[in-house]
Amino acid sequence: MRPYVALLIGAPGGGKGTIGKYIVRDFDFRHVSTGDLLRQNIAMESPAGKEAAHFIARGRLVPDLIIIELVATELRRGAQRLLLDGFPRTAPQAASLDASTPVAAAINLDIPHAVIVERLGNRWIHGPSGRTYSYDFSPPKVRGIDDETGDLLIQREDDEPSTVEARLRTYREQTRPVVDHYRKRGILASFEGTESKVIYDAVKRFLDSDIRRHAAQP
Ligand code: G5P
Ligand code: MG
Repeated sequence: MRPYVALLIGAPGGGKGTIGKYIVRDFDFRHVSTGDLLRQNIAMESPAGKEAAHFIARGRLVPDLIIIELVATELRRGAQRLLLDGFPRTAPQAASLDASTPVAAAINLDIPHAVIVERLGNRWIHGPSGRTYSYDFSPPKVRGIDDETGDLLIQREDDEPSTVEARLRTYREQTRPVVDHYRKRGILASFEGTESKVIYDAVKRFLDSDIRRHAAQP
């Protein structure tokens, strides 16, 4: 069977990680988040991580060559169903993906920016795994502690309000054209809303039918 590759795009803090987790729970996808990959590389102090760190801290995009190489490694590992979270975010990244990998669907999460700014101030993460919590929406069992490892939770350096503003600006300038690219190709599925659980009900219905459509194609 041909692999089914889906993208999760949309503004920072729009719920890509949260909805990605629901998709993995209900469908057999491998979830690859470029943000998580970069944070792992920073923690390992790899050459890519060292180069990426200061871009991330300023709310700017990491250079295309670094990201394209990281994603190429993940694509070589293969999967029958692959979910790319946060990639592509620039026109050159989209062109490089087009050249190597047929994409079945681009799932775009369209969340009001005011909601995003509030959410990111409340986000706590487990650094090594990328597990994400927030005290109002998805609290850990014990405040400040990761459910699975017992490690202390931390806040992402780039969730500081002025950096969030920079990330939203970067999104408007560099990533919106990517959304238009997939709209023109006829594979964009956009979901508007403010609550991830409600949005996910619609995403799930979409995936149920799109995966069937894909499997039925010659
Ligand atoms: P990331 O890590 O990809 P962003 O900025 O795109 O970062 P982020 O911040 O990871 O996206 P998300 O995954 O879209 O957000 O959202 P999330 O984590 O699921 O939800 C955000 C918060 O809201 C969480 O606390 C969650 O619990 C809460 N939440 C979710 N749903 C609800 C809800 O319904 N209600 C409530 N109340 N709360 C909710 O990328 C980081 C950096 O890496 C670089 C860039 O520098 C980027 O800034 N990078 C790249 N650079 C170049 N090219 C690429 N392709 C790159 N990818 C990453
Ligand atoms: Mg994320």
